Amino acid sequence: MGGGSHTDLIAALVALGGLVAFSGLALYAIRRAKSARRRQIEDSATALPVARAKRPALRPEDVEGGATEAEPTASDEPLTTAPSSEPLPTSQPASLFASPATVPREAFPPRHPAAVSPPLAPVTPVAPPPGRLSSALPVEKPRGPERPMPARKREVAALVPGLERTRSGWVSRLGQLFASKKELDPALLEEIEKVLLTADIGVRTSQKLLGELRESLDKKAIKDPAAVWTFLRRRSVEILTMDAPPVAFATAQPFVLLVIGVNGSGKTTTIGKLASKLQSQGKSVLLAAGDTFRAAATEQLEVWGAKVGAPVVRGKDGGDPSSVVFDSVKRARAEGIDVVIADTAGRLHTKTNLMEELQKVRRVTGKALEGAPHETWLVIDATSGQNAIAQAQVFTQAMSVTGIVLTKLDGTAKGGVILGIADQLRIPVRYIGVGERVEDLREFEAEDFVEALFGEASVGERHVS
Ligand SMILES: Nc1nc2c(ncn2[C@@H]2O[C@H](COP(=O)(O)OP(=O)(O)OP(=O)(O)O)[C@@H](O)[C@H]2O)c(=O)[nH]1
Ligand SMILES: [Mg+2]
Repeated sequence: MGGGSHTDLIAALVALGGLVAFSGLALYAIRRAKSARRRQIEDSATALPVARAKRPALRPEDVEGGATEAEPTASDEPLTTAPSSEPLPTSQPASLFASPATVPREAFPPRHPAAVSPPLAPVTPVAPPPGRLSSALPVEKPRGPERPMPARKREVAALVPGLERTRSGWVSRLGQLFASKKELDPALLEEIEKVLLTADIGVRTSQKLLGELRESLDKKAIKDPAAVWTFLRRRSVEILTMDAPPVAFATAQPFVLLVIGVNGSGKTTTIGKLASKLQSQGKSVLLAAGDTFRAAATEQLEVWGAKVGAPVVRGKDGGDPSSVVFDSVKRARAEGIDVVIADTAGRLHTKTNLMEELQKVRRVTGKALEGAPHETWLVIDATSGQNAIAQAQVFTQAMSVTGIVLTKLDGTAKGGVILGIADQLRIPVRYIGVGERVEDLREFEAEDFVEALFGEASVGERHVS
């Protein structure tokens, strides 16, 4: 038993020793682990670029053809070496930092909070491989269906509301005729004649168009109603198209524009709108208040002058309009103003003294500046329909009219008068008025006008153009 207890004692001592040794080892292991962890934490705080270098990045071998040798690596260029004036976002992968020689500074997003996590896309051109250049660089894609409406279509679309009354009047009636008839027969021709004669185009121009139509039918050049519609559209464009160069405002200093027309036709309003347009194009404008006849006419022009920032030269009420225009041209010459627009009185054209007065204005303007007025525009109110053609004839006999402005097309179904005026006077229509806003004075373009007038919407379901 004594031997057994001795053996037990030895076994207990061995076990205790083993326990102590194990505890020591365990303690040592824990300490090692702790210090390793501490070092790891310290390392991760000081050697961030190295850690970041492990993030997915463009490497030479990733890129077909390889990167340039000058391309710095992450370890070559730690975060602290990034230009201090514009630090790169901290989440930017270090390996994507390229030297200024290979990546333009603009390739990086600007400094703002959203730049904390910049998309990688801007850095893509770090080293575009020659073979993949076209796909690596931004390429202007061919424009798809989202392409903005071409300028011409926009012009036409803008005109349509202003011509709505004329469109829904005789143009629509014509359209319905063609939509309901499949065959071209004498009855259809008679119907067309009726519509044209009531369309304010004027008897002369309507008869001319019908004569041409019959001739084309006889020659079998026109075979169906759709071809008649096409014919009328084409002839309208031809009638409205004049061989006139655009108004060359820059050819004289000042360029003098005389505006004439019966009272209420829209002269003063047109002058104000035009002055606004010219000023917005960078031309300086002076307005001459040549209507000394009508009470408040000058004030009306002054309101426009103040609105668009153009000086207004005025005379005495009831005074001589030619002296106002003379003074205006002299002042514009002295002050280097680009354009003078002269308003005039609009007493009824049947009173011969108005025509004499206008002729005097023209002569005196020429004395203030040789060659002036450079243009004389007749403003015609479209709502007066065929009367407008008669008015225009009286004015053009007395004055050398170089352009027509047809106003108030938005307020009438008599827009066809434009065809009669253009056909009989052969004077270019320069502007049309389709409303009271400045932008409603629109430069006249024959094709756009006809498109807006005869567009598909007028002819119902059937596509005949
Ligand atoms: N709806 C519409 N109204 C217009 C247009 N052009 C002018 N007007 C209006 O027509 C009216 C007469 O215009 P004015 O510019 O005073 O006409 P005016 O020829 O100078 O008239 P007088 O000075 O009396 O000879 C005004 O109420 C204008 O606002 C247009 O294109 N559309
Ligand atoms: Mg006026």
